[in-house]
Amino acid sequence: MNNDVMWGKGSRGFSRRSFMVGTSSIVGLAALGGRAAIADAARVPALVIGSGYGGSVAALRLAEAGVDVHVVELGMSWDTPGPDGKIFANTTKPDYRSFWLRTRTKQPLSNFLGFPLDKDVPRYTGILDAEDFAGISVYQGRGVGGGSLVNGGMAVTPRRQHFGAVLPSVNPDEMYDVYYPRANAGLGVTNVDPAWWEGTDCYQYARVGRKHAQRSAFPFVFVPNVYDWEYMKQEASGAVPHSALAGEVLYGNNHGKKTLVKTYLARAKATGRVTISPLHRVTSVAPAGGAYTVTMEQLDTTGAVTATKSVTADRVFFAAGSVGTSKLLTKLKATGVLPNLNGEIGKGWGDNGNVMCGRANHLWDPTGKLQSAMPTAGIDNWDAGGAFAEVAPLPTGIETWASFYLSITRNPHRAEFTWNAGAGRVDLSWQTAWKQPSIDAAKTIFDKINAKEGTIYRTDLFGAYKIWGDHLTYHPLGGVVLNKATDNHGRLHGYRGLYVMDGSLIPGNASVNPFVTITALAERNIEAIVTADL
Ligand code: FAE
Repeated sequence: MNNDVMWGKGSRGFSRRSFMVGTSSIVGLAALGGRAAIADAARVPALVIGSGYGGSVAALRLAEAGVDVHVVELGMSWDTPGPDGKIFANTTKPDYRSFWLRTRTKQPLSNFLGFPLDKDVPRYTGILDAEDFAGISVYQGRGVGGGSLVNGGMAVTPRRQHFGAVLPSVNPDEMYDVYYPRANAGLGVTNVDPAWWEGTDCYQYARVGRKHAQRSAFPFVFVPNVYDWEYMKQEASGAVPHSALAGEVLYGNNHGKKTLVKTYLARAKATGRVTISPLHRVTSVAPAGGAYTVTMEQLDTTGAVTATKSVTADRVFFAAGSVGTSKLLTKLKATGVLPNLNGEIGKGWGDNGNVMCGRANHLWDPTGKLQSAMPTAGIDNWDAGGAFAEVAPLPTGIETWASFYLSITRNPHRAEFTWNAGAGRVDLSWQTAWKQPSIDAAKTIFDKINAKEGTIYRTDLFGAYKIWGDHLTYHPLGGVVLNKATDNHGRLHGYRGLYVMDGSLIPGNASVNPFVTITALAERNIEAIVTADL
């Protein structure tokens, strides 16, 4: 993999002199258009930590405003095929590329028909991190493009009447008139062709989901996605290699998904002002005479640290995701590096109420052996029962007679990140039992459907005789909540020039899948910051 990519050239605003000191060989490479990670002792006007949704929006809009931006990304740049000729591994066959620094896979669905699914893999800086805290495993994308590399592409704008609970300090008019449309356009969000959806084998599972929802009188809604539907139609007709139709999602998608690499980051690259250092982990941001010293470790693909670097940045944008940003800021406040951060740092974290379950259908009600990995639909029982259930695929390649759902629920519990000085790590106070309100909310949908259909829950997907996937979240939110730990546009209290741009700003629940809201909020905040601060 190419993990010393330098995107962009001619760095206006970059202190050329400080960059060249001690880095002449690297400057030579960069000047030739070659490959070089950020140099030790470099100085940059704007440094963005993380290349997911918040980081990509910040990088693009800063660059468009004429600011040179350096993005530091923990994961790899996923741009080079592996030995099988593909960049990403398939969901059904995880390999070394699939997990972040694990020697055994930790698949969200751990079991099937009584058999455990996990297997040993070589330790590698793979694409999906299952980050374990005491009470929950938080799944996150690792690599240039962040969560967009691994997610299901479901691009959902919350219903407007719910927005006040999602982001209480933000004016809904500006979001629904300006920033949600801007985010949807920037992400390339579109709807599946309903006529094609009705007839294609690969959405039989979703049509079965609709039938069961409607027979129990639940609202069934189509959900937009960032997948290229024309490509999927060609997959279905056999004209192009299968991608969503080959189960490519959790460990990356080789063709049709419009990840951030194809959207925001491609536009950022085209400005010529954005460079990215993959396989670099930011460990500290410390005040340095009106600017900030950013310390980072460069990793190899085994996760070993190969270099430690310190660079100076005039402005730092934290976009390491809800967990990454919260952990960094919690540590920096507790260890006295950024003591003026306020007492809200680390607070207000939620799991977006995620809980999974499967239902066993009758033998005359097959869901199909060909299932598109990109979900298109959901059951909306938010108002009556506090649950929005995504009708999710089980792309196993065989008929399972199972309907599978990821529910987003109204769960009131909020956890806190704290610094554990003895262990030298950040802990999260989430407790497994806090998933009960989510299970109760999901049951408002599935108990009723099971009663109506005469069906039962699957008990084989998350362990022996375990109905609920209540050990995980795909949607970490909060920890550095907007208008509490920051001002109402993501400026951290206590320090000029430090900003937060990612899902950590959203206080724990988005009522739907979160990346459109994260993107729209980042668009709103960076516009205000560019206008007022630069
Ligand atoms: P994120 O995209 O996580 O980006 C943060 C980046 O920072 C990552 O690339 C990290 O590697 C990097 N980073 C972390 N720590 C450091 C550090 N110390 N130094 C340098 N870099 C660092 O954050 N959401 C939807 O709306 N629809 C879906 O269909 C959907 N499906 C999902 C499926 C899965 C399996 C998963 C895991 C998530 C899914 N999500 C979905 C959630 C969505 O991907 C997530 O909310 C966003 O990616 C969060 O965006 P952020 O910008 O906050």
